[in-house]
Amino acid sequence: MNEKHLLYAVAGLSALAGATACDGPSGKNVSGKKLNIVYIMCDDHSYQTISCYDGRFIRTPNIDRLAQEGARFTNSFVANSLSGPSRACLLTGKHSHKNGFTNNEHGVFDGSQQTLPKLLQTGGYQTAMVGKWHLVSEPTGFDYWDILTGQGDYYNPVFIRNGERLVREGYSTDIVTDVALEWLDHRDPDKPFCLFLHHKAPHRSWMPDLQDLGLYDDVTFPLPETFYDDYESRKAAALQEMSIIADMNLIYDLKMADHENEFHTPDNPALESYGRDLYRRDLAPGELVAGRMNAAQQAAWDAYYDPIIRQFKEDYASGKLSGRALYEWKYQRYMHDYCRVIHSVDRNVGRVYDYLKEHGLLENTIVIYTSDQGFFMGEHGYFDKRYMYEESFRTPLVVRMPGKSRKIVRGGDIEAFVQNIDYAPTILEAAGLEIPEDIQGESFLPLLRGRHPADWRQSLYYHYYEYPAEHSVRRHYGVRTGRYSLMHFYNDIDEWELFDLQEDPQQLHNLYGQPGTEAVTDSLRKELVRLQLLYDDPIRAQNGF
Ligand code: SGN
Ligand code: CA
Repeated sequence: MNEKHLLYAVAGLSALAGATACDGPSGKNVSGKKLNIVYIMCDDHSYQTISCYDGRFIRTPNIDRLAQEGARFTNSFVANSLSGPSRACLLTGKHSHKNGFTNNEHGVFDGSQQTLPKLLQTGGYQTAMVGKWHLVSEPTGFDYWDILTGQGDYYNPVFIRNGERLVREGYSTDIVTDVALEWLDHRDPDKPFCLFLHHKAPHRSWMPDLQDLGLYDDVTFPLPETFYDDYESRKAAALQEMSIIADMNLIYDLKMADHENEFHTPDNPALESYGRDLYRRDLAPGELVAGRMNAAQQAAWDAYYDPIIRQFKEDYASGKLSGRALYEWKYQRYMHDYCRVIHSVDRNVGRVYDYLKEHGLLENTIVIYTSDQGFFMGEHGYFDKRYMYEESFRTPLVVRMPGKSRKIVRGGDIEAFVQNIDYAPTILEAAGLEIPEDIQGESFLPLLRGRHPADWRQSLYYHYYEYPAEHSVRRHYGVRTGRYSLMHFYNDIDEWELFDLQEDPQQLHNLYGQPGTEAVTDSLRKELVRLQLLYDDPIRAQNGF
């Protein structure tokens, strides 16, 4: 136990001494009631845009409050930075090669396997899944499921509710929250519950709620230092199609279509026609059409965007917006919409908190807030995720523990390495249920209770598979320790990258093969092999090193 943890343990003991009752056994609160779990997960929410992680961009008071009343994990990671795979890790507590869902393109989740919700159900829990599911097969193990189809739409989205299709009018983040709270209203109050509340937001194409249009209009967001990264020494970093400059679409992503959808960029007409196809503005006014705005929504939308579009076209035609001016305009446009979408997420996190408080549930419910992965906010010039680079490998994680146990949780930071394969065992332990042997993650409940197991993991394993595919990020796997990250990009390339995160946190200098790095490379490769054996990843045998 290091000095800091000793301090926390002492703080925990004194909090205990001051309390009238002590923390109950796992899975129960002081009054002997089973703990409930509310697991809120966004899609593509960067830690950079949560103010308790990073104060540069926006304020997120409701997410921050969960951290202030609980804990903020400062080293939280995913196993495979992509939606479907992350969701499969959550459900199984296993790496992608074990749960079978390695990529979005071809993945169909095998719902017949052991999963967290099924284990919870067997243990007497009511389970619900509301919002983005993205695993293709029908959900299993849920008493109630009410999921967005595919990626889901921001406006008037289609849901499948226990097998039945329906369109709900309104804005996705609000509706998903409404449905989740309605389910809480109708649950059996005598049984504990685990609610998975999964937003589509802030996934591409970052469409804000109408009430948030105009928010941050007067803000100029700081350009990341690595926005104009030239990828020197990193071939695999250059080989992608997720550059704000080159790949972000003016119409689809940045909403610069006029009413005739006639805007063209002479340098990339193909990209713009793709954008036009995706940007769904061909409405049937008055009718409720899934994924499209109704007439009133469209009018409010146009009232905000039309002047921006006019100005943009003028500045583009006059040459005022070209080169770096255009690139930085794109960055600002992207950030404005993305941050507005987050504002609505944060407001809805507040609604969940208020509901739990008003219904006396806050003191008996663990509230988790996280994302399916991190996201690039212009670092290395990127949007999207997928890479094992820090911005997408990491994911935000804050956890508010309930009641008396909250008091013995040291408010503040937990620095230990956690990964999304840990959610299932953590939730099982919190529910007082057994953690099956074959689960690969570790319960981080002890960390939340102010303890730090001596044998806690010191390194993380990562494996990304989706290539060839959209954004063209090459397949890779790697290991990360407290100081270094080593990755191997394979398939149609064979490139290694090594970063010293202490000296080079922005990961600009690939040290692989540099004189003087032999010993550290060797020990990292050994650790990588150890993890591939531990997690039983067949790639090791295939790559034969
Ligand atoms: C969509 C997006 C991509 C994104 C993937 C995966 N394109 O295909 O930009 O990387 O989802 O995202 S879009 O044109 O359809 O918006 S994930 O979070 O679901 O894995
Ligand atoms: Ca995602």
